[in-house]
Amino acid sequence: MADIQRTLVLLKPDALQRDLLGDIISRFERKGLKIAGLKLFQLSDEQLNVHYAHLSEKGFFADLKKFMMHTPVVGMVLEGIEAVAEVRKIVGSTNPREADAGTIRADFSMNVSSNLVHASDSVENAEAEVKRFFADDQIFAYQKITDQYIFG
Ligand code: IDP
Ligand code: MG
Repeated sequence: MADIQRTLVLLKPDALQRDLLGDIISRFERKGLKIAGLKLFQLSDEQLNVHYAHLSEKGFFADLKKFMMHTPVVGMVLEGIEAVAEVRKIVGSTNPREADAGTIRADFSMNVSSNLVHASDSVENAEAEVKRFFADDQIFAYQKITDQYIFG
């Protein structure tokens, strides 16, 4: 049985400013990931303290939070077979200059502090992050005509 997972993606303010929202969303769509949730919203300092708690001791923490609040972000819940790892693969390494060509970060960005996308890094974190940013009634389970061709 396929391991169907949900994961959280945020399209950061640089993606919005650079008009890359459509291109980035398109890459996830083309993979066959199903959009279970999608919205534009403003991040708060409180949310970012939790979301980036693992970086709170870093010198760039304040700048990172400020950057993430420059504009609204696009939040997505993506669903698919082993979606957590697959989405991280499509997004690429944290430093865009070390990311593999063909990934979103390598193809569209150059700097670690403006690397366009957040994606959950483990199944456990994905579950917590989806809950952090999406209410139950903002997540949808539905059938697509292509499900049988994509999920097998
Ligand atoms: P990830 O986004 O690939 O999961 P994390 O280590 O969780 O990477 O870091 C979260 C975000 O913090 C990164 O995507 C990046 O925007 C920012 N960041 C990480 N390391 C640095 C750094 O050395 N300088 C500036 N920003 C950084
Ligand atoms: Mg991370």
